[in-house]
Amino acid sequence: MSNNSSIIKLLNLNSISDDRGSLISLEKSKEIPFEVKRIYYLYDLKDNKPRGFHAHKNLEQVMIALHGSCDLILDDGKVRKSIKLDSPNIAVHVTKGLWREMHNFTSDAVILVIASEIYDENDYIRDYKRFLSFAK
Ligand code: T46
Repeated sequence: MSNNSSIIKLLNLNSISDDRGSLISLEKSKEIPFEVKRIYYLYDLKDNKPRGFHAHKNLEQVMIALHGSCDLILDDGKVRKSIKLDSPNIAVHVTKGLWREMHNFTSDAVILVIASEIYDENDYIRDYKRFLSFAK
């Protein structure tokens, strides 16, 4: 598995740094390519407890490791790629219909997720075979 595929879409972030530290701003219609309806974050994570293992029919998201790291795997049913989220400078746009898995969390990881939809369990495809039929 490798990274830098077209299914891994990195957003351009502008880090504003000075001698006090750094600041990144995420604005609608600039860095975030959809209307934001929900924000959540994952924390208190375990390296032997991967998460995800589902796709969404309509949801798009932006994912950023604000602290610590994890490996994000994205899969479009044909190609499977991974990227390490290990910096607040790295923002991945997870587009519609991709299977996602998160592995190898560090214990200090805090993963911010900015979502295009409110929570709806009906939008989830949690079975990989069903996902492959959906992705065809
Ligand atoms: C995703 C990855 C990156 C809610 O009640 N509200 C919410 O907004 C979310 C996201 C989840 N939940 C409930 C549903 C489950 O009972 O929280 C529980 C854990 O959710 P889940 O097992 O889906 O968590 P992850 O980490 O596997 O997946 C989550 C998101 O669900 C998913 O959309 O892309 O993070």
